[in-house]
Amino acid sequence: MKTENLKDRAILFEQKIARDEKIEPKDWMPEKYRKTHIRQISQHAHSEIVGMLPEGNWITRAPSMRRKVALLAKVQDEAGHGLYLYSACETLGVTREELYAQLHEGTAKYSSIFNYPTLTWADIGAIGWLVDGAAIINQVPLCTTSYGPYARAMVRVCKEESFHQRQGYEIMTILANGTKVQKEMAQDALNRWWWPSLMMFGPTDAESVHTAQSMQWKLKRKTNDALRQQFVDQTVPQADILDLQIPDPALKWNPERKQYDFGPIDWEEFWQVVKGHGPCNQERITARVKAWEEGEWVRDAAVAYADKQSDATLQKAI
Ligand code: FAQ
Repeated sequence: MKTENLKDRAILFEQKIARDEKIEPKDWMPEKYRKTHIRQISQHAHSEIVGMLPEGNWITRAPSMRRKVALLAKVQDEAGHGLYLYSACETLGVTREELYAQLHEGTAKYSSIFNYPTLTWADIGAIGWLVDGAAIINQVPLCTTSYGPYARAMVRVCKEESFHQRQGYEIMTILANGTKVQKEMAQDALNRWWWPSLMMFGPTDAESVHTAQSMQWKLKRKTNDALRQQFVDQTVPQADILDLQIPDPALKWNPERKQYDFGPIDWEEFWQVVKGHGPCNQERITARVKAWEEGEWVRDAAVAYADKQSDATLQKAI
């Protein structure tokens, strides 16, 4: 492409971003914009798919038929979110096979939160309440992100996440108002999921390598720290209603800032988990690779059927 032409396109692109217009797959975009979106959208897709595993583990052990149905629906929703997101990512010129390969080889990341184990039924409540709660806070701003297919996928995802959050909070409410043992289970789950939930928002703004550029492109609408603070401010009153204690002795309302102050996050633990050394990283990837390998016959059958259909259409046309 001629330099002049390229310059014009870059100006048009910047103008569209400034006017809050969506960038669509066929529009010209800087290569770095395309690659950054492939990175974030695919990591988001992988998180949804890997995120099915800790909860899937409890489908057969849900305490009632109603709980089983709700959990099944939630896990299926997460599969759907992964599929929308992989489709959105493919519009940027990458194949699904390439994306899966990156996940299986460990070259693509997925959210740190899904590398923690689900030890009791209360963990399913805590995931819905805290993890989906954090996901909503992170993803509502993404409904207005600059890349059209990602923004549109996020609208439905957020609506479904909101149902997930409520089913989690309902589980916590029942347990917190139940027997002494049930309340202890709820408190124990909160103790184990609180800090990893804060880590979901990513490193501090000072440490985040992508935030500045992503904010400029309106891929991210709020910074990691701003979203984390919003989560704390929203969640503490919910814990108070449950009469559960947030496991942070430094947590305190700051009347001047009109926000909660909270204690230091263990960033060493966060990076260990991100680098593959969390409690369940190996187990999660092994499960995904196994599912991919065992699904080979389904993919082959689908391709064979599609080939047969197109042969038949061709025959008819002749
Ligand atoms: N885990 O410069 P930043 C869900 C990486 S979906 C692992 O701040 P960025 C639904 C980051 O990739 C949950 N890695 O990066 C559900 C980068 O590494 P790279 C997923 C993390 O992209 C609920 C490096 O650190 N949500 O929960 C994490 O600007 C219940 C530097 O970080 C999304 O993906 C982390 N927590 O900001 C399912 C939302 N944080 O790529 C089942 C969309 C950071 O250079 C059950 N994504 N890293 O190698 C985002 O908003 C952003 O990508 C952030 C990170 C905020 C996650």
